[in-house]
Amino acid sequence: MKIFSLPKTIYSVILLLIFFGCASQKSFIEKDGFLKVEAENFHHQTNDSIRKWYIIDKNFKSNLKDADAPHSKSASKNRYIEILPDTRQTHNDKLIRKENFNNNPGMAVVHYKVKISTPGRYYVWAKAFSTGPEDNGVHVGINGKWPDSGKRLQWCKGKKTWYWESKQRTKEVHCGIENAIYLDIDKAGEHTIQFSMREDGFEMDEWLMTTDINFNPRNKN
Ligand SMILES: [Ca+2]
Ligand SMILES: [Ca+2]
Repeated sequence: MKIFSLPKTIYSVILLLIFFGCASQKSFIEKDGFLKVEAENFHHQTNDSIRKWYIIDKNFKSNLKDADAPHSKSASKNRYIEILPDTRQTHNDKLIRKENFNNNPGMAVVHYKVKISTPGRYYVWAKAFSTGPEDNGVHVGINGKWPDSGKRLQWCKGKKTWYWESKQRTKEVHCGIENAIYLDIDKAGEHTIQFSMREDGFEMDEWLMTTDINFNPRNKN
């Protein structure tokens, strides 16, 4: 084949491109009922015309409105994603539904491909950095659907630091209830997990899903 007559360096570059091309398309693989993903490694993004998830690293520069300085230094792999612009930063800023707040999922959606071999109920946790009262909510869904058990993940504790949480905000309990955020997966195979904006300015470093109701990532490290 002609390709083998190319200089070695060019051949290596081609192989690297193929490797990274495949890597960016890969599915995250569940093992023993557990799967953890760097949030910035999403597959693609949709419905992002009004608000959009940006990958933040040390080189990120933008004029978009944001309440706080970047937190990439303390993030896993030094990268995370944030929904910008953040126009509702405090309770006094005007709440504009479907713009800076959306109680319903479907707006600014990042998609992740996962490969599941153990069907079952998966509890979803995410690691977020919240600095205010209006940047601490998100939704999670599966295969283009948004079950009630994936709506309104809420962070009250762990302000101004990366903090793992898995609580669902309800009318009665604003800070959220435990063990209420989960996705039911009936069949093994490839599935898509999505996260969608609830509040702009939301920052996510990693997320995980586990079949173990007692698992708590804050007990690790
Ligand atoms: Ca906000
Ligand atoms: Ca990260």
